[in-house]
Amino acid sequence: MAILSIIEIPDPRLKLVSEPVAHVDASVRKLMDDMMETMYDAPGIGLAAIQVAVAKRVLVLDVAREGEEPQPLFIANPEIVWASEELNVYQEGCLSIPDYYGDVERPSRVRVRYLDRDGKVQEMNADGLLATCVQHEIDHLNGVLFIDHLSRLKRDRVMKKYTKAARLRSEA
Ligand code: GNR
Ligand code: NI
Repeated sequence: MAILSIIEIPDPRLKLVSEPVAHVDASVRKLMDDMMETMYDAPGIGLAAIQVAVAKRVLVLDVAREGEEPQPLFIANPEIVWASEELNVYQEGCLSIPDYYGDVERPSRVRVRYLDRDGKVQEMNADGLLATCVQHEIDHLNGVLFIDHLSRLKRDRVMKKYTKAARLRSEA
């Protein structure tokens, strides 16, 4: 396994719409395993392939708290087949926007159909933090970041700050 490097805004690749995988083959399984190791190392509770610069519809999740049994989920080609009308606000963060947090409103429960690490079709019901996180990751597969759900004023401020920080780093 390997720890991959995570890309950050304003990297334009974060806006790409990722491509479905044809099959969960050995190369997709290796990507999933490397992403899981990268996510645990960060640490984070979810990671989409585009965050490691791979435009495939692949994501990993583990929302178990420290000290709890790990609950790793390996997901390819996810589809939200049902979302609750009830909404929930959660303060989100993103490994591609380090040290910035903002409140996002999303359906509080979703049902997701996907291919697991063995390529088998699965469906899961998610609520709480898992529901928030899986929707955040599926957004990444569509080139959408959590700041896209905030006001334009907040989003523009964040983009400006990180764009300037990237420029200063590149000049250093
Ligand atoms: O580690 C993460 N924490 C988090 C907290 C609230 C809502 C969503 C997330 S996902 C984030 C990791 C990440 O950037 N995944 O794309
Ligand atoms: Ni994210």
